[in-house]
Amino acid sequence: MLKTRGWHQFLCALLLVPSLARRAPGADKIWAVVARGPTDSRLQSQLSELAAEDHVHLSNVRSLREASRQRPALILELATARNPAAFGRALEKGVRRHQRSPRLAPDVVRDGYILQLEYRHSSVPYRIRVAASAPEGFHNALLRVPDVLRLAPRDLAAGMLPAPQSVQVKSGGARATVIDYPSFPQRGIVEGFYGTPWSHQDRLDILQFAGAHRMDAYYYAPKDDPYHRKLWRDPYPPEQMKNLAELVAAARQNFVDFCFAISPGLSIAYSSDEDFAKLTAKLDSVRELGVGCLALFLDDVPEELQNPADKARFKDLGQAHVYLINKLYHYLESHTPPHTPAIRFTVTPTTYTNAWGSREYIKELGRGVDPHVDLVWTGREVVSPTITVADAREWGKLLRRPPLIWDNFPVNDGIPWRLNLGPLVGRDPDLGIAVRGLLSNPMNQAHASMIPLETIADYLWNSGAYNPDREHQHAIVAQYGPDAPTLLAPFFAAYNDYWWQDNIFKPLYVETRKPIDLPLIDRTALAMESSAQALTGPTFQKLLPELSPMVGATRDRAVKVAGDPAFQTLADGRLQWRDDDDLLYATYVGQPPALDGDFAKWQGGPLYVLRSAAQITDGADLWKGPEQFSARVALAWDEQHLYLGVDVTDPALYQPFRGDDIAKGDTFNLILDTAFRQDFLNAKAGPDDHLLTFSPGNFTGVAPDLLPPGPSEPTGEIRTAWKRTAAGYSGDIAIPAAFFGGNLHAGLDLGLVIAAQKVLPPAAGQPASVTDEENLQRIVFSSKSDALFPVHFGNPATYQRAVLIQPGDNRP
Ligand code: LTM
Repeated sequence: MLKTRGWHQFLCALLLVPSLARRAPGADKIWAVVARGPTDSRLQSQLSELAAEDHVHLSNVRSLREASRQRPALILELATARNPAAFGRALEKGVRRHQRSPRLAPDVVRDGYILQLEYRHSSVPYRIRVAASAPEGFHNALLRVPDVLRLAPRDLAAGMLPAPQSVQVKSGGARATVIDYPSFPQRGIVEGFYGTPWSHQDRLDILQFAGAHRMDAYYYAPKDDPYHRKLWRDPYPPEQMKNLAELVAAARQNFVDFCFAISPGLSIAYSSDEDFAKLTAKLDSVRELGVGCLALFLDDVPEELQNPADKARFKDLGQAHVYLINKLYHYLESHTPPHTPAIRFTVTPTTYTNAWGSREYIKELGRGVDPHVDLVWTGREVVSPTITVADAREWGKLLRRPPLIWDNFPVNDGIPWRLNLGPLVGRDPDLGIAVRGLLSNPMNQAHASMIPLETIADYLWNSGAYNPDREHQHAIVAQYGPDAPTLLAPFFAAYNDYWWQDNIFKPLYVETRKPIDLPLIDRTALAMESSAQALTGPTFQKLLPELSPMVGATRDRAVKVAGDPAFQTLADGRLQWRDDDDLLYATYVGQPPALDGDFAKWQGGPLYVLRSAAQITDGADLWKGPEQFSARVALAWDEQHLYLGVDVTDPALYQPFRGDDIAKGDTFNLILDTAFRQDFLNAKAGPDDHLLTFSPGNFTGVAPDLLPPGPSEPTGEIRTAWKRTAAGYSGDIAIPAAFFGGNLHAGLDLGLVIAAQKVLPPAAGQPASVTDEENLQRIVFSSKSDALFPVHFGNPATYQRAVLIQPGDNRP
């Protein structure tokens, strides 16, 4: 009997095997599987599936001699390399591209394998020897078996996708060696999007997909699972706990690490022992399911400390986060429930991109957080068109460890009107050397996501050989059959581009003030409709319900936009923005009005009235009528100032806040673009865009406030005066001409939106979480009447145009 104690012994054993007897007729229905120890049950299932696909029986044997006696069609030998370090060196040696190639990380060695193929009088191997140091490596090796049986030795290198790291064909095609391991240690999916989370079945499908495509991690982090984020303190109800347990088992079966993430940052008091106990209780409940990979996601939470006890204890958010992260990591490490795997801990910091956020914060985390904790980064942008080694190394320096990439592709939660079906592009071929791994944040549509996800999986396995178009075609055909590229062509034509590009349907959803090519949109939607009708049968059963609604929604939207009074139809059928729609007018005043907060002086002139449900952009269901909340606004100008007179009906005024927090209470708001003519086709905020939040104070101790604080010279101060009225409050606002380059004159266009906000105070005894901006119960009125294209601060094309009227003219 041959014994293999290590890779070298294994190689020696290879040479000693006696030549195999010729196959007997009828015996070609057997694959003999040679394993000298017990085989992992998951591998046994994988082998059974492979055998079923090939209509053969499996025969498990202990030795090659025994195997050859059975005269099988194929001998599949599984040889465990007992010394992972030596096996790692064998992998490196087999592939080495440069003398000084970096050492392979332990996770990479775990996932790697070597296949030795022997052929006799045929292009189908009669013997496959698989060497790996862990079940994960064998799993990845077995995924290659169908290709190895399908391809002749000379076609192996070009025919396998993702391409293996190395293929060597020897002895005139009688032998071939495949040496393979991933380019990235961690390769996974983070279900981390906003909007409807995946269904339980979607997740089971995704876990199977991930395992079949060599991905090794799935992070459970759906923003809109209340128990993951808003209700993080509450335990999962039994039904959801049962589902989580099923997911954990499915992940394990597919060689995927199930990682549970929790997002407490909207309401946690970082310094509170009580909150810490709630956090660990929740994580422990999931750990008991056998989960060893845990994560704390602190993305999209307030960037400043909120809780008074935190403000007293920590100098800033960074210090609070370092404190919580380390305390939690050390807790998890030292309180491992019996039979639970070793801990792996990942954190998404609040600054997770170069695009914004505090560098001091991220450096503080880099310095303070335990080096075993992985820290997430999305690249130079939140949705990054490119991610380079240089970018990753630069961020890694701040983190003092290689970042773990959270790749916001193909996620579509911010652009729910479209799909992202193209292949992954723009990631450096050698990015794996500078990062811990890459997690893809997919679309709300799980099965449509699998097309781009397969290209991501291929990139992560062998990024050096990755070819986006080839891998994309392969994914489409592999998932939906050889006709799929043609059948699905209209969907790819519409959705093969990227979030940051000008998709054909974008003008229907994102205001740009450019003509909208409605005839082309109609033709594209029609082609998708016909394509959807042809997607019949079980193959498309799960994809079709994800694709079809996109077509219907696009068509409905096109009809609505075509009927929007903001557009006129051109002779060629395109829609053109009307310059004269939904304007605001500021009337000239000969005498500067008294800044006394008294609205009576504005009553005789033209007013903008916000008092109908159609003008509410947020919280229409909370509005009880104009007596609860409504507003009137006068707009005027002279050469020195733009003036606003404000009268707000708001008997239950709620404004206990000062400084940055005033936006959490009742406010009067302005968006102002002082260089509108230059900006409004740009759809990007410039230095001339201002988001002004005015708090009138609560007239019983909290003083009036302005956010951001009034600009200083040479721009001049914005002046305000506020007054309590019987029904709410009134006020005057004077914005100096310096804001507009010192040049207020008749005919000047401003970008302007007037808004008023009412916040419903938290009920007595409700947790502090309700005071987080995202959780506010608020009613917001806006002067912009076009509900199809709501205002976005940062996109001047969405602002209203305000015109300064000639002295002596009245508002049209
Ligand atoms: O990217 C991160 C770390 N957080 C959020 C995601 O939850 C969201 O899905 C994406 C895309 O909208 N953007 C984020 O900022």
